Amino acid sequence: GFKAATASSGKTAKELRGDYSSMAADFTIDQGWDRYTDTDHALWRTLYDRQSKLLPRYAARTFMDCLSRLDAGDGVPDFRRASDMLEKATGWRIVAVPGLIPEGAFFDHLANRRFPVTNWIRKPEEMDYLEEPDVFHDFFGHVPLLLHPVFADYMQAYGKGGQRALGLGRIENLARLYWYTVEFGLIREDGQTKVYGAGILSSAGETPYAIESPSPNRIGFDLERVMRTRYRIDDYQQTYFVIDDYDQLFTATGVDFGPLYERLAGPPEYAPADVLPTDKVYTKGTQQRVLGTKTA
Ligand code: HBI
Ligand code: FE
Repeated sequence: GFKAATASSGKTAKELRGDYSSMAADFTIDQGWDRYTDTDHALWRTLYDRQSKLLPRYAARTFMDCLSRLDAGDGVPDFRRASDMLEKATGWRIVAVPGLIPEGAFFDHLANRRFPVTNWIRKPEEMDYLEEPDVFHDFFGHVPLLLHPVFADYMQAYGKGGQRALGLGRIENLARLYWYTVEFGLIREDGQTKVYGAGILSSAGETPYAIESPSPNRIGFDLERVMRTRYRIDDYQQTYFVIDDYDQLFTATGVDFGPLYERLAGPPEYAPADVLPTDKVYTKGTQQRVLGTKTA
């Protein structure tokens, strides 16, 4: 299991932070909520308070409403309590994992309405930058919208699509869909552009950047366009894709992926900063880089 996990994350054994020694066959572990220290809970509160200050101005209202229902501000949340609420609302539960897990296991969890959440939290000195997702990124960033019925349906459809893509060798195309929606997606709300992507909302620097910076492109979401667009993991995004509503995401997963995957086997492929004549362009970015100021 451990070898497979390192393969999917592209990291060597020593680099992965989690404890992969006591995993179940599906890569889940016990969260170990009683083992968190006062420092861990204090760091969670600091991160939570810092991000919460940014939400009213930048986050989708749906995200804010769902986050407040989780009532997770006092310390690292107990996944069982959050799972009970999620299950009543949309049938989702949280499973604790030691960190990144192989695609197959990841998609299988999503396809069965189980969201994998990393159980360790970053160190205080890592407040602003983190290589791998920790419990703050996974829970604060990803869990709230699982309370939204349409987004919850999209996440399960994504998991099922992932299982199929694995079989057809189209994983990279599907990873791009996840990246440009679930991780770095923007949404239109009352004539303004707001954030719903977890990778942005768990980052103090990227949250304002994604909305205010003149650097990135902001382009209307289109499924095949997104699946053909490469992304970068070492800096803020150079392009964000904007949806009108979550229905647009769920509807996109309703297409027959067979012909789409056949088309995706061929060109073109786009660079992260490309803007196409067929794009619905909200803003064409200056693309000046902000490397080195990336925060987690
Ligand atoms: N594992 N725990 C965890 N969390 C992820 O977000 C994750 C993963 N494994 C694979 C993966 N994401 C991506 O490769 C897929 O989204 C394509
Ligand atoms: Fe994530």
